Parts: sequence; structure tokens; C-alpha cells
Amino acid sequence: MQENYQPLTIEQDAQNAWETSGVFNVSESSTQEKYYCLAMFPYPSGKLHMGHVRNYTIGDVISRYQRMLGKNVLQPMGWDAFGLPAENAAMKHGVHPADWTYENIDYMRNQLKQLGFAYDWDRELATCDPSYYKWEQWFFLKLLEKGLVYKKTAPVNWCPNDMTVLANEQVIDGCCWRCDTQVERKEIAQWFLKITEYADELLTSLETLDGWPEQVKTMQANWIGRSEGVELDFAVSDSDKPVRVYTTCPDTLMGVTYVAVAAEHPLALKAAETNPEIAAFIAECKLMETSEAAMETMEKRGVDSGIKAIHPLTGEEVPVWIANFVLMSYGTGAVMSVPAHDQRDYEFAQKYGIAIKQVIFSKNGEEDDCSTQAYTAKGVLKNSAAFDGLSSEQAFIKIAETLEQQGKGQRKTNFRLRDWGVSRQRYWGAPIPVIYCDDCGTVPVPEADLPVELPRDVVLDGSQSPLVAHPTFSHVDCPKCGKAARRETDTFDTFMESSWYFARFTSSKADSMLDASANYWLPVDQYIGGIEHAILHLLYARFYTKLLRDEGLIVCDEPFKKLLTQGMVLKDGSKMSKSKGNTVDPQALIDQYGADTVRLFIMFAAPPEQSLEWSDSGVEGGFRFLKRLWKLVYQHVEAGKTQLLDKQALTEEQQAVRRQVHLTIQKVTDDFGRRLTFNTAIAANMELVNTLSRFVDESDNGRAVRQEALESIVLLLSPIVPHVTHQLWLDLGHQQAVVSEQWPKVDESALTQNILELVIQVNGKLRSKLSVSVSAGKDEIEKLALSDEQTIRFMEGKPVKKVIVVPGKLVNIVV
Ligand code: ANZ
Ligand code: ZN
Repeated sequence: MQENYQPLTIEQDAQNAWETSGVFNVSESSTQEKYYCLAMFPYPSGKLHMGHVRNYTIGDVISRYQRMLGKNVLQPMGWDAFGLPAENAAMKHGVHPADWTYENIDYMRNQLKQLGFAYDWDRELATCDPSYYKWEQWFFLKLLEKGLVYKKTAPVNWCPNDMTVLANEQVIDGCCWRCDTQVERKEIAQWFLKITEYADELLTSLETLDGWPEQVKTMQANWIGRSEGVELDFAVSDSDKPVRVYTTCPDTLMGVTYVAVAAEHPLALKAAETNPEIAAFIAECKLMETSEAAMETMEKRGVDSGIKAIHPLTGEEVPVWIANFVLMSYGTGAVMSVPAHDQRDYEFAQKYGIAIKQVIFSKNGEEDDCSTQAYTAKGVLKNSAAFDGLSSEQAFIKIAETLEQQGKGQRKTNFRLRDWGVSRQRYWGAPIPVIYCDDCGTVPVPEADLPVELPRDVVLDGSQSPLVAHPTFSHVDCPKCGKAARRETDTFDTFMESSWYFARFTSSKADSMLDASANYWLPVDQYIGGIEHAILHLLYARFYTKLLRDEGLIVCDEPFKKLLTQGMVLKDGSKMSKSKGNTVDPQALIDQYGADTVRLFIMFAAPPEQSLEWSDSGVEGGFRFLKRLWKLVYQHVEAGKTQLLDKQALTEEQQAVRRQVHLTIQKVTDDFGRRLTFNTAIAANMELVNTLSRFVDESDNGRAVRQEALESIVLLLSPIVPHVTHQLWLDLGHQQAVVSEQWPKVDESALTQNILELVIQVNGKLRSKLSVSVSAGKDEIEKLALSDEQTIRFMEGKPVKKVIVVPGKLVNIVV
């Protein structure tokens, strides 16, 4: 055995051994239980960062552990390869996005290999490969057939100077990132996936996800945003068309003092026809970003439309305001405003001098004052005519019923979730497979013509997508009538690719979207990734799973059984990021210490869900530990072969060491399998190493105990530091590689304490100690105590009057 720990050669050897034996390439024919472990695939940005290393190390440790439990473990890797950074790089450095992307992939693949991750590389995929996006296009057309895809106009960010659409990240403080011109909103026709059809199921099936963090499920539920309310009509004076509003608080109906409509609402547009001031306000609203997030912080503004609405129950007239906080895309684009009980309505009413009428009061008359802010809690109704005295809950039902009876409204469930806009006016993405013909309209690309390949011969200059003017790409013949037609030049949102890659890994070579293997492997048993994907990516992947199921391609309802969201990697208390300039390059550490030290430190510094504070001395400490372990094995191995352990003839100390070994196995098994706390698992092994350093016993049984202990440590740490343990296992005398070994089992008999320590008193004074077997009876203990040398000395030759034995505690000899 090599005397010194030399990580770089050991790691190369171990990796070569894995590659030639193909141990991590799995098939569906196995009779073992399957286990699918997946960490979110990376965007090939150039090189791995510490967040990647953490993510993939966690996944690898879990995979290797599950393998040792005897499962058929799939752990694949691929590349989320489309996206804007490739276009930016192309413009900055004049390289083609494809070349840039594939070069990055090659570099990062090599880094992942250096880290020793147990991937089935045969299943590698890159989403920019036509053989991947072909099936995405195929599936989109299936959805189009089913009516789950449609086209409508939607706003985009538009730079009037560059005459181009901008992605959200290209808008900086409302201006174009390139020319600083103020960005406008422009309505253009775009493709949508009807995720709202699945809103109910996406919400209710969250309940089946026992293995997901509560926080993520809550975020998803809030995003879907189911609310129960009432849709009701206010008649409009001088018009036969009422204005319909949506409210979640019909109990406050008698407190309505105005109606507010969105700037794009028909009533607003009508008022603008005759009033230039209103027209100007609407134009201004149009320029502004009206996302719901922006809405929260934006200054609330409005204009009185001059139009009057009639309260459906009292018949009173209330003014109709046009307000920038009402979204056209939610509910009906109009709200009944109750300033006394809604803070936003309250601020608006205060600002514009609109009446505030309180109708809800707290049950005990406390803290329901509306003079400085809205009272938004539930309570009891007053000033509400026939509804006075009802609780908010009772009034909700009663008022809804009254409106329903009078034909003025009905109960309605609404979702905050919007359909998913998948069109992007960008080059580096998967082409949307449709053709527009003047005669035939929108024509799907025939299946035989798929994939619609992205042309390579383009120049990116930052203006419109080069696909738009591409001579052969954009000008095609209509598949139906053969006349000259135009191809769709938008590409898919890159979330489309990441919504089903986990399924494609199961059937990566199939000449169909998925094959039967999908049902063998899915759902993913353990998914690992960043909390930043808690909403969109996970929601889209769940949605896609239901789409694939309903298309008959898979049978599961949910893609990810268990989800682990790993914490951030921090340096000096703040997130490691390029912009902060506080990154640590994993490559430099791999070069200096080897992959095992990096993996060990990452897993030791914090449990996976918590943030991890970077520490150079921690890395150094990890390296020292591996050197100590190496030395311990070296000294043991060099002293020659070990005999078999004789369990019947163990000394007290040997028993104690064995007991710690098996307690460690027990604890580490629980840490790996149930708690996912690898840091405490490592700590327990470190303690065992400390014990072994102090355990100097070169007897046959002593060496056998040490052999058992070292083997356990090597097995228990092998998922975390697979290279060094690969070598140590061979050095400890095994033929089979440690990756193919079973996870160690607890020897229950080693756990029970066999030897007890009793104190010996002479005339009530502590005089000596005695070690006895737990099975020893009173007589035997008495005999042993009376023959103890030190005790005999304190008895001073006097005759024994009485011996008292308290089992497990003491022996008192009265003389
Ligand atoms: C009257 C009222 C009184 C309301 C009150 C709230 C509190 P969620 O839970 O998100 O569904 N609303 C309805 N449509 C809107 C739109 N297009 N833009 C902006 N706001 C809109 O919330 C529904 C509530 O948000 C509705 O209930 C409505 O205000 C407002 F004490 O109606 B409420
Ligand atoms: Zn045609």
C-alpha cells in the first residue's frame, strides 16, 4: 500500500475503474427495486460553481447510498442548453451560440467527471439537440390538436430604438440594456399552454406530495391562488350593459362606495372617447409594467370616468373610477370597492375624497375603527339593512344567495394562475412548429417534417431575431396548399425543455417521445435543486407530467416523490455570486486537494437544506481528516494479515470499540436514509477514527476489531468520498470494488453492553471497582469482590459479617 495519501492519482484510478466496468449504467431489466435520483440539470454557462458542486454532491451521495442498499439506481445528467446567455456571448465574443454552448458542455462534463459523480453517461442529453426538441415540438402539436394550446395577443417589452423585443432580464430600470431607451409594452400574438385547465388538479394533488417541503407546497398553492367568491353585476346608468365585478368578500357588499375598472376595460375605453384626460391616463397606464408584483408597490392612481354604476341591492348610484391597480387579466377586470374593509381601496378613497362606509364590526367592539386604516378582519354586519347582525361567514352565503335569486350574480371560483405564455422572440431556442398561410391560416408542421431545425447560418446583432429574415427558414411552402407561406419564427420558452427532461432520461434513445422505460423509472424518487425553482420550474414539470399522463405516455400523476431544496453557499455571510466577486472556484480546490476533500467539506459543513458558509480552514480540515484515515489504514495493513474475529474472547476495550463501530453504523444509516443529515454522519465517523487512533492493541483479536472498524468507516464514507474509499477498500484486502459492496449491517450483539462496572465498598466506603459480565449472578459477584486484591487490603484480615450486592451498582462488604 502507498504510504501517503495522493488524491490525484487515486481519483483518476477510481474513475477509470468505474468507467471500464460501467457500474453506473443501468437498465430496466433489473429485478432489483428501482431508485431514480435526480439533481436539477445545469445551464452550461461555462464552468461549475459551488452551488452546482453542492447540488450534485448531495445527489451523488444519496444515489451511491441507495445503490449499496441493493437498488437499481438511475442517476442521469444533461444540459439545459437553450437560453439567452448563449446569444449574449455570441454578440460579445462573435462565437456562434451553438459552438459556445457545446464548448461549455465539454468543459463542464469533464469537471463533473473529475468530481466522480456516479452518472449513467449513456443517457446524457442536451436540450438544444434536435433529437431532443423534436419531441417537444411533436408534443406541442398534440396539445394543439387537443385544444390545450392557443394563440392570443399578450404584452412584451419593446425597445422602440432597437425595434426589438426584450426579455425581462434585458430591461434594466425600465430601459433597454443596450441603448438605454425607455422600454414600451407592445401587444403581439403569442402561443399559450392552457395550464389553467389543470389549476384544480395542480392544487389538490399537492396534498399527495408527502416528501416535499411544506414551504414549497405553500408557495405553489399561493401561486395557483384559488379563491372562492361571487361575480355580480352593477347596472350602468345610460347603458343596457352592466359592469360585472369579482369579489371574494360579498359580505362587504353594503359598504361599496365606488366601482373601479382596469385601464383596458371597455367602460374605460368608452369614457376615453369623449374625454382626452381619461385617454391620456389610459395611455400612461399602458406604458407601465402591470405585473402583479409591480402592482403591490406601485403608487395607486386613477381618474373618475364620470360614469355611474347602480348598486345591485340598494339601487344607489356609485361612481366608476378607472384605476391603475385593477388588472384586466384577473377576474372580470372590474372590482367593487369597499374602502372601509380593503386597505388598497381605503388609500385610494382617501386620496380622491371618496366616501368610506363601514359595514363590518368586530364581535366585541374593539379595534375595528376605520378612521386611519381599513378594518380587514371578519366580524359582524351593521349598516347592512336586512343583513345586519349576521357574521361575515353567514353574510357571505346569504348575500350570495340573494344575488343568485335576483339573477344579479353567482358564486365563482377563481385562480390567480394564468396560462403559460411559451413564445419567445429569440433565436437560441426550439422553433415553434407552425406555419402561417394566407389561405389555410395556421398550419401545424406535419409530423414527418419534424424536427423543425434551428438554422445555424445566422448572425446575431442584437436587433430582431435572425430567424425573422432568414431566407430559407422563414419562407416555406404551405404544407396544405403548397403556396408560399411564412414559418413561425418565435421559439419556445426554455422552461418547455426543463419541464420534461426528467422523463426523457428514462428513454433517452427512444425514437418516440418516451417509451415503456418511462413507467419503470418514473416518478423520480428523489429530486434535488435550488429553492429558486420552487414555483415555476416545479409547477411546469408537474403540469407536463399530467399532460404526458393524459396523452397516455406515462401513468404517474406527479413527477417527483421527494424534493430536497438545498441551501445556498455563502462566503462571509452573503451568497456566493459573480456580481459580488466572492466566488470560490471549485476547480482550483479540486486541483489542490482532489475531489474527495471538496465533497467531504461540502457535506460536512451543513445539512443539505441549510445554507453553507464557505471556510478555507474547513476545507483544509477535511483534507487532514482524509490523510489521518489513510495513515490509520496504512499502519494497520502494513502490520500484516488479520485473523478472524473471535467474538467470544473480546476484552473489555475491544468490546467497547466494537460497540462504537456498530452504534456508528446505526446512526449513519439513519442519517443517510431518513434524516438526510450527512454532516452528523461524517462527525460520527470522525469520532470513530479518533477512537481507533487511541486503540493500541496488536493482539489477534485487537487487530480483527480494528479491521472491522476500518472496513465500516470505509463503507460508511464511500458515498461521500468514493475515490479514497475505493483504494482503501482494496488495500484492506478486498477483491470487489467498494461501489459494489452492500451497506454495512448492525450487529445487535455488539450493541448490548456485556460488561458492567460495579463499585466495591468496605464498611460503606468506596475502596475498589469491579468489572463483571452482565450475566453474572449475585454469588459470582460476591466471590469476585471478595477476591479483589485492593478490597482484601481494606478488609484488614477481619472476618466478613455481611455482603450486600446491589445489581448493576455496588457491592458493600461489612467487616
Ligand atoms: C370587494 C372586496 C372587499 C374585496 C374587501 C376584498 C376585500 P383574490 O383573493 O386574489 O381572488 N379584485 C378582483 N378582481 C381584481 C382585479 N382584476 N384587479 C385587482 N383586484 C381585483 O382577490 C379578489 C379580490 O381582489 C376581490 O375581492 C376584489 O376586491 C379584488 F373587503 O372585492 B374584493
Ligand atoms: Zn395554405
